[in-house]
Amino acid sequence: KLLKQYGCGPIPFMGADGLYDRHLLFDNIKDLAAIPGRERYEAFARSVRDVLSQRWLLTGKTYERENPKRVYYLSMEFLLGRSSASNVINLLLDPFVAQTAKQKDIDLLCLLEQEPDAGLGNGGLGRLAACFLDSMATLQLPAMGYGLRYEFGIFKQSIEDGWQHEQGDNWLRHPDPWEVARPDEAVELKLNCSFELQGGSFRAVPGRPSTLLGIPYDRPVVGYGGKTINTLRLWAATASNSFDFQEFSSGDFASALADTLAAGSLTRVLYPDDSTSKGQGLRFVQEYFLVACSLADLVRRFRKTNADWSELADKVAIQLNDTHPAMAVPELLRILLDEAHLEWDQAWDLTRKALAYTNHTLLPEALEKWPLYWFETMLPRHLEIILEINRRLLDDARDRFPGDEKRIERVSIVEEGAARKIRMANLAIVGSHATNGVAAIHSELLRTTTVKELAELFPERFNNKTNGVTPRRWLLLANPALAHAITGAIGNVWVTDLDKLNNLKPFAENASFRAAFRDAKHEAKSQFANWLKTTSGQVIDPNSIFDVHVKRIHEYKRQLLNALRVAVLYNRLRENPDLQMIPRTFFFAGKAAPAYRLAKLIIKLINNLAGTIDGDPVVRGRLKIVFLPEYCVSLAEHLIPASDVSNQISTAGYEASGTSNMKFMMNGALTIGTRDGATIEMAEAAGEENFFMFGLTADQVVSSRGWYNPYWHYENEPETRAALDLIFSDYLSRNEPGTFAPLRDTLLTHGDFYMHLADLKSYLDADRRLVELYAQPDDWARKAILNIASSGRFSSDRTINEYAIDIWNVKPCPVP
Ligand code: DL6
Repeated sequence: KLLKQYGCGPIPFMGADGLYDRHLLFDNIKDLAAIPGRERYEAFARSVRDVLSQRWLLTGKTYERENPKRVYYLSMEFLLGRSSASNVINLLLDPFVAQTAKQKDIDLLCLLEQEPDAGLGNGGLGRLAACFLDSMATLQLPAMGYGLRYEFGIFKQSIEDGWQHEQGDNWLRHPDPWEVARPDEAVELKLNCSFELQGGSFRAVPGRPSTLLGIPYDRPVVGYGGKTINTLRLWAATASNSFDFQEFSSGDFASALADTLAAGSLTRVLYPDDSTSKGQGLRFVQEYFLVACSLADLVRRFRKTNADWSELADKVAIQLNDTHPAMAVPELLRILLDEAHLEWDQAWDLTRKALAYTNHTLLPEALEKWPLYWFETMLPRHLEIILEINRRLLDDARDRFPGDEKRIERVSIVEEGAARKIRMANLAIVGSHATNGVAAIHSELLRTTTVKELAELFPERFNNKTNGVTPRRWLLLANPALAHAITGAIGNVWVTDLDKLNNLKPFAENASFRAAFRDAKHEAKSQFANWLKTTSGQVIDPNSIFDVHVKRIHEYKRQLLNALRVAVLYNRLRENPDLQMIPRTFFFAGKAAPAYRLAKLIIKLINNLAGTIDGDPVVRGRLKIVFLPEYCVSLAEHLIPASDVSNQISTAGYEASGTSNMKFMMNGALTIGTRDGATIEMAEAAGEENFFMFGLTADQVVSSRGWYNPYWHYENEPETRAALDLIFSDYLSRNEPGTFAPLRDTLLTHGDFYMHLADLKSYLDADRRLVELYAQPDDWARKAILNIASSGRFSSDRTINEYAIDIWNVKPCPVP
């Protein structure tokens, strides 16, 4: 019935001559018995793709026919992870696939592990974009994602001698069964400069116009139930004339290929998230490339079904995921002025109405500012347009706040100084109709501090959209045992209406449901322990408390604070070897930006602490640290369901939202955390009594800046001092003395900007309460169930619904 619904008629999926077998044979032309695992995975994925392909086509045709207002999500990052299992689940094919795999004696888990993660993102921002795609398709919204097809995603991390090492992530080494190249829909970009590779770096050559080609690669985005199949379109760059025959004929083989190589390197690699490294010029061009290809494509689609430009903003909503695609402001204006020949006022009105901007960080170093000079050399027309927007903006601001030149300076899109810069956040706010933050506290701080003067000019544009995550991937797929228990108790409506988890609340008082929760958690923990043993040889105790801290390594996320907590616990055991303690395993995982030295040193510290604890017979069996290398979506899918404790311990006011916090909550982990980002709203939803909150609030962080003195804590708190001395005394780095000296500098000498020491004592207090509760399994299960039951608000379906209603004015367009 299902296959029929997908238009596959009676073709068997995995039967003797079914789709899978056909792909296996005809795509490989090899003896069936000799086909390796990777090719088997490809045949499997292609069979699933066959099943959805007619529905995918029909989705596009329906949108063409109905001509609804569409939403375009522009993002430099989509951290997709693996596609196959998620597509199978969303197509509701999982029972069918499981049954056929069993019949054919295929090890499905092994097959699925063959798929590499599509790591086209650095962290939360990219993963959010992936969750949003899932929700837009599930809500049947006529939506499309636009991004770049990086040949190398986020670097692979290995740990050697405690240090992070980076390797390229060549994830497209094998053909990707989930992508469809569409060279016939390529976009041509005319540029005022050309590019060359010089000494390994990418350089713009001004005054030598060139043409770049953007080739689209489409990936299906399957909504739950398989009703809607949207598209994620990723652009790959190439030169328009891929081979200079003149140069080739004259024997200059290298030059004949030079343009192609330079153009191709534009989308070769995802730019790692670090503001300090060189080569940001490449990033600038990447951003322009994404914007120019995507706008050309969506305008072409708009023109196909709409004769009148004045309808643009009624048919098109474009969401800018952070400032990275903010060049959409001058690019859309340019199209409307130079290609559609509209007057400025109309072009400006349409641009602002079509665009909306999401801010994801308040960290000044992450708010993009591009040298004005780059615009001058590469995009002079865009600069002209930006300067005109700014002239009008400043005229307006001066009218409204006469004589307030300080304010005018802050509002301006151009930052004056020796090297003038374009403030991309100001450009995005001024050139769009809506600006949102990603959690209540973040949106409030954005409005009242970071861009205060702009918010005072345009108060109606500012709003909040608290993030969410897709329950399909993060609960249904990742945690089948818990999902089964939940469905057993309240039915399966929660899969598409997560608020229904609320119905679980009474089950917190139901002993057999508590037992079911505990069984599910134990199963996930055992499975994780087995997986870890098979993949890395490491042995962990599934009966210990799994205490987890996973995210990018950054000072504000305070992995260092967590390491200090473990150091205190370790010292307690060393001092009192007979101390009774429930065994604990502390998991850390996350990547440090390659140029972020202190973050890399924090990884080294965690690994050295792990090694010291492992080598100490006094604590063995009671305390263990595991640093899991190569944190990625797939690892998160294994680990989060198995977690008991979620650490969300950023310095208050610095984590915009967080999204792993929500995944842990949905999976029944209890949170130990600070009042930051969306964790505040999560604690409100579940009741603070079901959370372990600690530490300074964002207001207190600000107000204590003037007088905060980390030395005070060092001198007056014996446990703090002992933990720090453990690190500073080289106890953890005997063979590498002085390794951790920079940590002394940051925590003491330079004033401990992220206030680790201010929060350590209250962290330890919360930790004590948490362990006391864990000793009461029934009470623990009760709170965990209440957490799950209160996590409904943190579905990305809710978030997307809010975007659709408040910002995009886009409605579902069901596919018949
Ligand atoms: O909104 C998604 C995610 C938030 O959950 C994190 O709190 C926030 O740190 C992250 N922001 C970025 C910004 N990077 N830049 N630029 O990744 O966004």
